[in-house]
Amino acid sequence: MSESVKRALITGITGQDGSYLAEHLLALGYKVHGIVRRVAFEREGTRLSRIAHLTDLVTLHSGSLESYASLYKIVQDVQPDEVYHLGAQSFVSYSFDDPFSTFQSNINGTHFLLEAVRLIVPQCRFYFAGSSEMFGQVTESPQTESTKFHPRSPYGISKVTGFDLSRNYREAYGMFVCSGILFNHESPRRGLEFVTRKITWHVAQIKQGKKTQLALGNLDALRDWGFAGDFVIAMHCMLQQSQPDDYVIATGETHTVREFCELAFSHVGLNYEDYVVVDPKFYRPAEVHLLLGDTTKARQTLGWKPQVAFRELVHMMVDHDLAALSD
Ligand code: NAP
Ligand code: G4F
Repeated sequence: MSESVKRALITGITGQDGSYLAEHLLALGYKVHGIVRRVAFEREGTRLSRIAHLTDLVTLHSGSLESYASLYKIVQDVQPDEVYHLGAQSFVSYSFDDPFSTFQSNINGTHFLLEAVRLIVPQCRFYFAGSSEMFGQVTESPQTESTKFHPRSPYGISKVTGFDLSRNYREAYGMFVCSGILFNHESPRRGLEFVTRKITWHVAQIKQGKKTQLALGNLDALRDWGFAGDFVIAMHCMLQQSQPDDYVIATGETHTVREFCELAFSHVGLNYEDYVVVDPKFYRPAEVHLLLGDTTKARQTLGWKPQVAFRELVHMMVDHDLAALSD
């Protein structure tokens, strides 16, 4: 292999973002390594489905965010130039059910990986997947890199701690560590538990006569929704700068869950009010009511901007789910 080929290591490569990022880095000529949980090798059909088309192109390593030893060994074997730490328990709602395991993987997992990188490849560039959930109960709108954090869930708390750990490794050890403060980003590869994909999957089922109803929680929550394929490009850009820094990545538009429903149902000629019911079981103990990102810094420094608009995103996801049902 040529000396100039860069090695990237991705945690969470089986997830939505990991799959798009792996595609992007392969297209740029990177040698891509990914960490997957051992169980993924036993259930390749489901657990590796998002990267099924890439498995011959990437090198997969079995490991877990709960195990410092496994992360240490993988970093030692791969000797990465860039680490993209995307692996996490990423479902906010579940973090209320099991905050302890969320903290274990999201906080300790991040700490383990940072420490392994510090000891083995301190010159390696490191991306931490921060989140707009860190803003939580927002103190200003739109939110920028300097907006105060007020997390409203164990997940949000875990990401604030991961962010603080990442900044501390940068400041204390001079490591090249960047955090992306990414607002919600979606795609046809989004997990079915998240509200956007839950809606588009139900729209397709309802259109085909396989379901009659969609039960949701808070329809008035406002989110700044972008396309995951656009957002992973920003992750890579951050690690190519001359100095490490943190960036808000968003679209700069916010929409309610209700608006998402309206658009998704109307795309197939249906009225959402005829199908959507509110079930309080989907309410959260504490809600994040409004998220809206200001990407001035990312636009000016990284030259990044989103390409896919809200309407296009909703249509892309509905069309995908309709096509998948017809297969
Ligand atoms: P995702 O689809 O839920 O993927 C999460 C990934 O983490 C999966 O590959 C999962 O592996 C892996 N993982 C979870 N627990 C693990 C553990 N204990 N050990 C090893 N791997 C583990 O999430 P995503 O949407 O791609 O998001 C990527 C990252 O960005 C996450 O850190 C998320 O919190 C953050 N983020 C996402 C958004 C968004 O809107 N998508 C916004 C801001 C920040 P399995 O396949 O084995 O479960
Ligand atoms: O799709 P959601 O579950 O995403 P949420 O909680 O905003 O978190 C996502 O984005 C974060 C970035 O801000 C990431 F860090 C995180 O990893 C994840 O990717 O819920 C969106 C909104 C919430 O306000 C929720 O209360 O939709 C509301 N909602 C209403 N009914 C619902 C439902 N959410 C889900 N999942 N399911 C419902 O039935």
